[in-house]
Amino acid sequence: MRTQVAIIGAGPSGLLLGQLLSRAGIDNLVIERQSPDYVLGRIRAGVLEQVCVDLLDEAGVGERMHREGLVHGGFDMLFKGKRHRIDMFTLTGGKNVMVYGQTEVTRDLMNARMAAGQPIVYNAANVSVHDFDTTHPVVRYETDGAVGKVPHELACDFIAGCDGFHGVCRASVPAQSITEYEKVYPFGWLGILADVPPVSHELIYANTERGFALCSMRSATRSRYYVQCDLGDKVEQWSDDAFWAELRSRLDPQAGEQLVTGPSIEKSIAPLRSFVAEPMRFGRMFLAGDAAHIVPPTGAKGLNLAATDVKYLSSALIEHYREHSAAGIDNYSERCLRRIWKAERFSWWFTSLMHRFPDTGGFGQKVQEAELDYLVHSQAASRALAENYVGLPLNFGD
Ligand code: RFL
Ligand code: PHB
Repeated sequence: MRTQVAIIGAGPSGLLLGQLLSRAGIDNLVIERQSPDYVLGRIRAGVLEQVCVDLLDEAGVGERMHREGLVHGGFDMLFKGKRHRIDMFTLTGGKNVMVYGQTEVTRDLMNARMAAGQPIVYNAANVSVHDFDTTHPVVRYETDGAVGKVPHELACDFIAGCDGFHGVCRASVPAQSITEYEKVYPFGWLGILADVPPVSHELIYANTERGFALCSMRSATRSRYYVQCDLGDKVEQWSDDAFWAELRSRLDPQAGEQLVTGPSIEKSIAPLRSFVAEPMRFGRMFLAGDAAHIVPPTGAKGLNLAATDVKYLSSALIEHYREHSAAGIDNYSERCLRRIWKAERFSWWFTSLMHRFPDTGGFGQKVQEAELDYLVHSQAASRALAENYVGLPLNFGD
């Protein structure tokens, strides 16, 4: 079997890359370890930057997003029991974000791929990548046959490692060829999804003495809420009632009163981590998205960074096939990392400002509140927050 680009992972990175390459006439095969239902069952990101929205349009999958997604021009910062609005739209000269779930982005990409008759191999076992330091990389994997596992060998020009943080691609790079930077945070996020109307029409980011809380949404009738929890907490320990009580205790009195509760349809705990692997290209294998970097979700940057990696990678591969130029490929890693480290910085900063750390104490809490007070009352500081939140332009700093 042969293809031009073997894509490992059918999350948003892999599917978006496949879509952009297919539209440019570049043959590709997506190989995924899990089933489609498993991939669609993961509730993750909810906020898309304009750059990401534009890219989904370019990929021809933006129609439902524009119909069903919610355009937000601001969000609230809540501290010391009061909410303050950050007017992103005005502060950034007219930029918004789109609230549209990652599950829906993935579904739209899956449907587009199916409609175009392009294959995805789901439930692939023992996926392994080989010879990416030569001009003839190979991917091996197994699928289920009538009488046991069927081995496959896929020859390709390039391998795209879009297989997330726990994937096989980054793990296959010799240790001396890769540098990893990591910071693990001493708390997690307990998140629930519920079919109740959102407490407010925009997102609320809350700093409280009991810890961080976030009120987000998926639609006018579906809410997504998070509270900072202990790393050792288990989902089973948190009844729906306990979650709602904790969330309410972290909101201002008005929001607390307006909060509509109901049974959760999903509940999970996510650990928080900052992580970057450098470089992102190893001969003829590239890493993109969570395979190369993780941000804590506070800044809503993970999926957006994945999308911009894919933009740079698809442009580089298109340039390779159309113009026989290696410039894009050679620049890929540096170009991505420049953007990634800015988002890493922003996500780390926003996480540090909004959460209660083991050593926060009375002094730390007061300092956070002073910074928040400055942030919402200084135009310069509010603008810096808004500019980073809506996402820096693709050509920032060029
Ligand atoms: P994914 O989504 O992890 O997909 C990788 C895919 O690869 C498959 N895979 C393999 N396939 C074949 N062989 C193997 N050996 C394989 N190993 C793994 C996996 O099964 C999977 O299907 O990575 P991708 O595509 O790079 O996408 C990244 C995003 O999923 C992630 O960055 C975001 O979800 C992060 N994130 C957010 N990002 C935002 O931009 N805005 C947000 O508001 C936002 N909120 C969040 C988030 C992440 C969260 N969690 C749970 C980590 C909120 C949360 C709570
Ligand atoms: C979400 O809706 O899941 C969400 C929104 C904003 C974030 C993180 C997660 O910063």
